[in-house]
This record gives sequence, C-alpha cells and structure tokens, in this order.
Amino acid sequence: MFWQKEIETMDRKKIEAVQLERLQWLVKHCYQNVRFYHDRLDKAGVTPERIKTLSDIQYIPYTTKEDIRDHYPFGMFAVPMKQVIRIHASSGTTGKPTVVGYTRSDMENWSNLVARLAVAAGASDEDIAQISFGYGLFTGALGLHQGLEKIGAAVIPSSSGNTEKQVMLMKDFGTTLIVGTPSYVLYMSEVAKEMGYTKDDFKIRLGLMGSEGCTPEMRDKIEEAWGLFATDNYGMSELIGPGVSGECERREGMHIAEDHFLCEVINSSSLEVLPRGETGELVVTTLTKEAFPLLRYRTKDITRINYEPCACGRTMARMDKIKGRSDDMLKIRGVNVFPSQIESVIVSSKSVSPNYQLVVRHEGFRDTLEVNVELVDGTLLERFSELEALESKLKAKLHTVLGIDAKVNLVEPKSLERFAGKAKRVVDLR
Ligand code: DLL
Repeated sequence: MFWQKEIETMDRKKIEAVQLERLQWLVKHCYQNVRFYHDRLDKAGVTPERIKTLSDIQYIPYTTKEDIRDHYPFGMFAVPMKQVIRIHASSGTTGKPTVVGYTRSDMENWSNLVARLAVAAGASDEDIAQISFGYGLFTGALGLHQGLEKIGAAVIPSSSGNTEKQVMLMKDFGTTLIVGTPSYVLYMSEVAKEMGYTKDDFKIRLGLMGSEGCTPEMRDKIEEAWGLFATDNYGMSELIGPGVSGECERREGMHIAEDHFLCEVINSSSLEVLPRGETGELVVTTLTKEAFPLLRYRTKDITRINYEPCACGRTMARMDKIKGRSDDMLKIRGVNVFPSQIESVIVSSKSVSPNYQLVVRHEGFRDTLEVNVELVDGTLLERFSELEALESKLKAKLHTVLGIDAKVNLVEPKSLERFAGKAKRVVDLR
C-alpha cells in the first residue's frame, strides 16, 4: 500500500528533476535568509546561480551539529518567527540542545512523510496506535502522532514510562499498532509477561520501531514476544524527525523520502563523497524545509544507499540499517567496534536476554571491553561448568565478529538497567 503512490513510484529521472529544482530553491532560500549560510557560501565562492546540476552540490560546504549549536537557539531559522508554528529540540546529552522549527508547510510535509512510512509498513485507518515514545521536545512522539492521525488511525498518546499502565491500555483498548524504541517495546513485553499475560491477550499486529538501532536479531525477539510485524524507521530532529526513511513490508532497506531529502555518503575522515553503494557517513540536504533548512548536514550515522528499485514498487532509494554513529564507534585497541555487531551476537543466543551493557576501560596501557549480559535462567549462576561453557561460547563468537577479545560477564536476569527511550548500552570509562 502507498500513501502518495505517484511520488513514491516516480522514475529516477523524475526524482532527480524534482531534486534539482528543489535544491536550487533551497540554496537561494538559505543564501538569502540565513546569515550563517550567506557567509559560508560567499566564503566558498558559491552563489545560488552556481547550482546548475545535482552534482554541483559538491561546492557547498558541509554543515555540522556544532554550527547549529553556535547559533543557538534560532540563529539558523530561515523564516520570521511569525511563520514558525512548532519548535522541537534534540535530546543533547551535553550542553544546549539543538533547536529546530517548522512552518505550516513543513508540518504538512512532515505528517505526510510519517504517513508514508506507516502505510508502507502496513498501517491503516483501522489501526489503534499507541505511541510509547516520550512526548515533549523529542520529535519521535509528535511526529508519529501526526502521521498516524493523518492516515486515520486512532492514536493513543500514552508516552513512555509507567509501563504497567501502558500494558494495561494495550490490552484494554485492543491496541493493534505500537510505536516505540526497540529496547522499550521489548521491555514492555517483559512487563506484560510479569503481569501474567501472554501474547494472545493482545491484538497487537504491527510495530513501528525507530530512533535507535535494531538488529534483525533484536527485531526477531520483539516480533516473537508480541506476535507482531516490525519495521525500522530512521530520522533525526535536525532533518525533520521521523519520516526521513522507513522500511516497507519487504524490509530490505529503509526507503528514503528522496523528494524531500538529498542524501550523500562520505568518508568521515577525508570528507570525500563515496561512490554509490559504498558505506560511510550519511550527509543530508533538506530539500523542502522552510523554517530550518540544512545544507549538506553531517549526520554522523553510518550507512549505505541502494538505488536498485524495490520489489514493493517504490523507486525511492533505500538506506541500510544504521551501522552505528561515527562518534559512537568504539576504537578498542585500534579496532573499530560498533555496538550493533555485539548486539547481533548476544541477541542470537537463546541462553541470554537481549539486555546488555558494554564497558570499555583503559587498564595498564591497554583498552579492555567487557560485555555484561543477563542470563535467561538465573540458576545457571550456580552451575559453574555450564556457565563457563556459555561464557566461552559467547567470547569465541564475539572474537570472530569483532576480531578482538572481550570479557563476558553473565549476570542475573533483570539486573541491568531498562530504558523508556533510547537505550544507553555503552559505558566508556577511558
Ligand atoms: O530519533 C527521530 C526519530 C524518532 C526517528 C522516531 C525514528 C523514530 P533524534 O532524537 O534527533 O531523532 O536522534 C537522531 O538517532 O542520528 C541516529 O543516530 C539515531 N536513530 C534514529 N533512528 C534510527 C534507526 C530521532 N532507525 C539519531 N536506527 C540519529 C538507528 C537511529 N539509529
């Protein structure tokens, strides 16, 4: 099913024509209305007239999160506040948040983009949709809320936290569609089980996951626990929020809304644009954003773009699942380690739960990686030889995948912290 079929199935030539026309508008919009871009473009010798083809984007300098922070709060807005009807901000872990704004037209585009990914996943006006993302400045909850309302689903703004109540609502309201971070949706299934329910007590059939990574192994666990079908959806507050890309029912990559976002993949060190099909840092230009436009924004997210048409009929290119963030990537004894690689190993073992924590230390001139994982069966802690055998098995698997040794600590069931939003898996003590 499609939400905007004509757009979602445009041929490549048409997509590129739309992108060029919008890019030309955008560069002019930024140049004329944002002091920061005006000065940056002048310095780089780029005037809006210089953009004649899509590849002329290469002359435009990259924009970074620091640039946005330097212009806190509204210095990069391109319209007068009178035209702004919504403000969100990203959950910055340190310092000031990055603030973003939307005009009425931005809001309309945003709901349509979220509607696209919801319908692509199989959602419809028959669904009762429970939003278990935290409401507030975060774009996830209101973004999905508006998109699902747009398609006519019955939206329950339950927000995150108070998990027992969430489970009760899910059961009593006959929720059919759940929205949340993979780690939280999985945690909700644990709580449902503790409350004495089985998956047959619920009508849940669809899960729109996003805002953090979800390996296929983790997705299998969530699907098994709830008996649902889940899709992965990518977005970022600076770019719009959710709605940048999302999986269709085939789940062979997340379709990028290319009519609104022009994506490039670069090498994070040399900053060179990589040839199509290579993996690197995603750089995005927001082609239609009025209030908070971004030119060549460095997302720090690592992925690959596939331009092959999809069997679902959509022609929009597909992004691979996010491999990690270039700033989340752990350099351990000179080796690049992505937490998602460790997650795949842990989640595919039946004896441990999908909750884990990575602790990195620097001890005696050496980096060490410790992986804390919960056992499914706590009594194993008293059966040393079995415990040791499981530890060695996990260690060996991790070594094969990462190429370095990790210490594995098997801990009691439910002893690691749970998260209602994005899970924090890494503790770097170096
Ligand atoms: O997380 C927007 C969003 C909300 C997307 C709901 C999907 C669903 P931020 O809080 O600004 O925005 O966080 C953006 O989260 O740069 C990625 O590192 C990470 N991220 C988002 N979606 C995914 C995903 C929202 N599907 C940052 N897989 C991004 C992996 C994701 N990482």
